[in-house]
Amino acid sequence: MNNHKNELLSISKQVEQALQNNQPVIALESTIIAHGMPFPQNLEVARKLEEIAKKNKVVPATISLMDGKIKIGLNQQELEELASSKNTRKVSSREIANVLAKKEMGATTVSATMIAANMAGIKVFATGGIGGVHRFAEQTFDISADLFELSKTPVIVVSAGAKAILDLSKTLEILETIGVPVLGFQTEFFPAFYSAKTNLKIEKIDTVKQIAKIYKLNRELGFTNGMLIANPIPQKYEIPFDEMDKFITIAIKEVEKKEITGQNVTPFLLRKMVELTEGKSLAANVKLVENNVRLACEIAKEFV
Ligand code: PSU
Ligand code: MN
Repeated sequence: MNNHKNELLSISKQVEQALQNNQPVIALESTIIAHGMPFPQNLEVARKLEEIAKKNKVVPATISLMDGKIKIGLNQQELEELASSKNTRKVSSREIANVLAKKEMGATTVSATMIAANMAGIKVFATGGIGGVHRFAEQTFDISADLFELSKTPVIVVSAGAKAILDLSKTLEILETIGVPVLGFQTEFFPAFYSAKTNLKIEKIDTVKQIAKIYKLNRELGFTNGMLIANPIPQKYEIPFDEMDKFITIAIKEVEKKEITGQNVTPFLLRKMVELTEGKSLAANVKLVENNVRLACEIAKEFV
């Protein structure tokens, strides 16, 4: 049951009904649509992700901010607006209140989507790759709010590891420090977004039943943190790590040269990767998110 209803939430009829009837629901974020992929592919992807969920008999709840409300579940027109509008704000946890107060359009990142999903009573959330510790963070201090939200908010985030543009071993170290379980779905190696694996060891988990069990035990133990499920991109769609790495190095040099900082770093890097790989990175990105939605659906069914 959805006991967390709150006047800040505007929940679509379908999502509301599903939550009331204890049917499976998954959350989807909107930054990936508004800032992570170019128009019009982003709209196609947003629609496709919802379709995949529905095909798996799970209700998708894409989350964004509009008219001073947290929208849980968007209609076609709202999805289109989000995908095509140029002045949508990128909203992480700290920007939610500000963007609501100003009634601006906001696309939620992993951190903000986790908060919204939790408020609505949604436990499972599919994304592409979470934000993390950036390369050279020892100089820039650039660490995504996604990590800290995972330590605070009890939502299961299904992700293809963390974005390869990051420093993945530092990302894993921080997750360990702040007490976030990282479970590799049928893998013992942390995936690197576009590539199915790295040599970084993580805890392997084989079934969605186990994932649900660990989540429930964690709550029973009194923890309120989330969990990261690392789901590798299917091998036939992956781009080998070494191939991506040289492009990533070029893209990061450009970030420095152009003095890009803060929230603009990740969208810039993702755009640059699409350019440097002539669209190959975008194709892989789409495939891995689809794959994450499928797994999230199976996990969500364990909670009904
Ligand atoms: N993964 C993608 N594309 C994206 C993102 C993740 O495939 O656009 C977004 C997510 O919304 C994530 C955000 O929460 O990037 C992280 O941004 P930052 O590094 O600024 O915290
Ligand atoms: Mn950052």
